[in-house]
Amino acid sequence: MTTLVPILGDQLSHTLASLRAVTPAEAVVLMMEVADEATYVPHHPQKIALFFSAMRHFADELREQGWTVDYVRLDDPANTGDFADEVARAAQRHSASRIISVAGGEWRVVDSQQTWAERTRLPLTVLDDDRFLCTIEQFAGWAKGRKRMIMEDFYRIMRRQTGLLMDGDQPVGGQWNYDQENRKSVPKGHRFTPPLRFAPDAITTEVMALVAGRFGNHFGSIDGFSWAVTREQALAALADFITHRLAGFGDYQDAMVTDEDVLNHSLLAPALNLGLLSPLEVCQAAEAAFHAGTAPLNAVEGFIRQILGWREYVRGLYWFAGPDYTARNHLAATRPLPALYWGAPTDLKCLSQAVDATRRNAMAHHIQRLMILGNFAMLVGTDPAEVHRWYLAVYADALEWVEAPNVIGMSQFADGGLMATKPYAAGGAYMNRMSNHCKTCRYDVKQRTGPKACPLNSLYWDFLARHEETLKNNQRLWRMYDGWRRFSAEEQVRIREQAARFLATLA
Ligand code: FAD
Ligand code: DLZ
Repeated sequence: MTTLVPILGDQLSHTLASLRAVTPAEAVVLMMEVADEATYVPHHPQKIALFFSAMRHFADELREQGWTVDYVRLDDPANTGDFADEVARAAQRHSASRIISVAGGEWRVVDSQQTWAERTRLPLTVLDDDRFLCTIEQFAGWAKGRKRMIMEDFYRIMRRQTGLLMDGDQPVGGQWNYDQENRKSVPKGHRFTPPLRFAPDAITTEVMALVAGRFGNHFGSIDGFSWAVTREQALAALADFITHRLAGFGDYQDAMVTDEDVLNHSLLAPALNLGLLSPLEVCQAAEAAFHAGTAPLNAVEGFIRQILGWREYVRGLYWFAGPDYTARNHLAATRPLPALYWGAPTDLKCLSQAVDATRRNAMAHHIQRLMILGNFAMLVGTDPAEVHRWYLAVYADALEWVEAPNVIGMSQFADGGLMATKPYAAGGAYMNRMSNHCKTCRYDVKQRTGPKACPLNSLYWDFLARHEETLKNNQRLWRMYDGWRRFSAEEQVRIREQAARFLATLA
């Protein structure tokens, strides 16, 4: 009586529900490197290498613990490239009598799992993924009937539920949220402490060669791969962040600096999303730093809010909103994704910096993703489905459950305000306030029209004008529309012509 236990690439947790449900004596763990998963979007080579290397390390760790692991490598000539086919082949190989699996992290994979019982004619148990702090059912209970799902409301419930940064029933320090203190600009000459990185070992090196050979045509550089690929490394990266960089996390959380890829961001999202770290242990490590007096409350609360608040919230929203969420297009945007997202040259310094960081690192920090890359795609009217596929492809931490709400909801306003109360639209003034990119950009951020004018300025006003009917009653945009109406009719025409000329260059 063999139980087949398929473990997917983002389920690399030793306490996974399916591993808790069986013993090594009765089970064969199945892990599958499949071409379908590596190509359903053209993932960044570092992302594929991260998944394969972390999977191979995890399989070795399980074997050391006494588990039998059947690991199907990508270059196995018999590999069919598809989860369902591989499960069926393995069920036969091991004469399995049942299958136990943990629910996949995206609708597409859950759909595949549904077919496994019929394909193998075996009893199939799909367990809930209990590595999150809020269950899908709990989120749905909270969200049901709400017109708007305000993250802050959800976050307070999660603070009370977990006791993180709580003093009885009240938040430590008297405030729930210290965001106001987290918008500082970076002083000239400020030096950021670099994050801990990991040189590729033999397993990673082998995987990198495999990926370069098979997926070298995908956007992104494999060189410089230095991600944590084991739990041990992920714990070291966490400890390093807590000790050396957490204290400054809050202050410059929203800042963007030329040639500075990481600032004080943790770079922990890939390890969290693969299951090498648990969200609770990461939050508890940050909380302990506050109580030890090594990190201030604005940094610790800001960091915990990202994980306990945003990460849990977007996961709940993804499952609550349903499988057609990624097809939403509230602003009816149809433009193909501009070529600059795939590395075509652009004179906009903010964009070239963000795309180049993405190409080199399979990473860009939150404000680059939201206010540079997302903002530009929305202002020029890009089809949100294309934007979604790009984000899913290029970031090491991109899994649909977390990527889609951030892209479709937060950055493109394509869900019509389910997630965000207004579009995150910004012109050059925002960029100039929050970054130093404009200082070395060929465009003049102060100009709206003319050959040197920063394109973001005319695009911003053109976006508002284009969507006036849809957006004008949004209370949070009142001030922006008031600004637009204060321009003379002639200036409005000049601005829109300027935007049209720029948009024509993207075609
Ligand atoms: P830090 O800035 O150090 O933040 C700490 C942790 O908080 C992160 O590791 C992450 O786990 C969590 N977090 C922060 N913000 C969010 C958020 N908005 N939603 C969910 N978790 C959050 N995050 C992903 O994990 N995968 C994605 O595919 C992804 N796509 C995004 C797309 C867009 C358009 C935007 C605006 C945000 C996206 N995010 C995504 C959220 C966020 O940008 C990344 O989690 C973060 O940049 C990862 O870097 P870090 O680990 O250094 O994060
Ligand atoms: C992202 C990814 C990639 C590139 N490759 C694999 C793979 O070969 N095998 C695997 O099990 N998972 C992979 N993943 C993650 C999946 O696409 C998907 O996100 C998870 O299976 C969802 O639980």
